[in-house]
Amino acid sequence: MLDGITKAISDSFKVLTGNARITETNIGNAINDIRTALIEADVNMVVVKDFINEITAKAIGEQVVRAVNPKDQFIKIVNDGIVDILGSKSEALKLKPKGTLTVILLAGLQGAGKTTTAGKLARYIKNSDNRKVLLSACDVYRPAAIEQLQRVGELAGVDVFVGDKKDAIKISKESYKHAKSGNYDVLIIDTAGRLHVDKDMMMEVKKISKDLRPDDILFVCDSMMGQHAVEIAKEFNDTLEVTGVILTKFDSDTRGGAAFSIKKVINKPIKFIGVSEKIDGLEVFYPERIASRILGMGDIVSLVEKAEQIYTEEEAIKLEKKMREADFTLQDFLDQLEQMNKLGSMESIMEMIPGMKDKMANINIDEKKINRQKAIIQSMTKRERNDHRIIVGTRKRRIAMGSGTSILEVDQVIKNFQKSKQMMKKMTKSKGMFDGLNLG
Ligand SMILES: Nc1nc2c(ncn2[C@@H]2O[C@H](COP(=O)(O)OP(=O)(O)O)[C@@H](O)[C@H]2O)c(=O)[nH]1
Ligand SMILES: [Mg+2]
Repeated sequence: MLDGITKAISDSFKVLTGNARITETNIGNAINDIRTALIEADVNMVVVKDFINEITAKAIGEQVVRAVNPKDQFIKIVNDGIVDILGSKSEALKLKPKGTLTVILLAGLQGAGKTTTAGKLARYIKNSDNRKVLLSACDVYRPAAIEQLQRVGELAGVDVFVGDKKDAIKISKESYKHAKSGNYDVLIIDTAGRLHVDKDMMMEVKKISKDLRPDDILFVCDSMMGQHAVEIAKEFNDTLEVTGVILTKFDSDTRGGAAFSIKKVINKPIKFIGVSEKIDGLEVFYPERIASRILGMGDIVSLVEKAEQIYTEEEAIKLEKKMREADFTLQDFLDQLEQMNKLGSMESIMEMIPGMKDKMANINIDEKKINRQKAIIQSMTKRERNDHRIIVGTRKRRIAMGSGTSILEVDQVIKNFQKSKQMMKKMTKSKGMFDGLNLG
């Protein structure tokens, strides 16, 4: 996601490396690069202009000149600018207290991801707050739309109201009644979309909205659309008074146009992003985290949150100490590989570690390879795991045989281990993954 912008912006920071002081000229170059990157990502021109003006004004202000580390300060300014574009803070759904029916309406073009998102949202609300959710099938035009909603409802483990399969306005009202009488907490309305904004469609969804007075009216937007999405968002917003946006397909290689433009232009918060086709592929939108990922400065917060689920603080302290003292053995390396697997895909972890994103550009992480590495270490004796230096000659051959690999691969694991040992030592000295863990 947003790879173009990410690369261009981190390249623009590189220009600044090595300068003890940042001059207006080299900030100027960096700013030009950022401008070009945003335009190439199809960000709305007005948004680009405002953004550039803002960071320029801040960057050449007194603040930076006096700063201890001008480069960091500049990165911070760009970061804050991006956070501001994306929406400053995350905004939750407007859920009423349990026991009172909350209505959520989803609107947007066909193919934007409404039906998929309806299921994801139902699951999210049900899981996070144990609320009783009902989905309402108000797309009666597209063949199989109702079955699709039934399928996602089943995946989410929530009920789906189908009605007469003909009259969307009638179905919406009946589903509302059904939700009331059935003691549901949340009703989510899936509506129809067209390939373009269309009067009839707008009138229909407007009528549903007027009848049901939803607490949240969410514009579902395909983030691959670029700034063209903004025009559509405007129309929906004018007609429906949208309360928020869900950007779908954030996992695809979206250039970023929609993400960067929408909040500024319609002034409505992005509430969620869709990150896969699957039922659990929905994430709360945190502007700071996305900004942090875009800048390649690492999303420490997410990483720490994930890491905390697995490491106890005590384990973390032990590991951190080991890394610092270079007392890190192959056994620890194996534990690390296993933790990595638990934490999720390696790539997403690496992306969150400051400075890793750049280094990762040409590296392909292969989980199969990780498993082979694990097998190799598992074939080592305890003594060997504690001291890799004794692994020579026949030991190597035995390990290769035991793990069904080759001596070459055993060598490679040891090399990798040594490399990661060095890397970890460096990481704990500077800003590393354990910084935020409060190791006291
Ligand atoms: N990769 C990815 N695909 C998505 C996402 N959300 C929806 N899709 C896909 O987009 C297509 C259209 O989705 P659908 O929910 O039918 O759109 P609707 O016409 O607005 O109801 C389907 O193939 C979905 O699987 C997402 O967040 N990521
Ligand atoms: Mg649909």
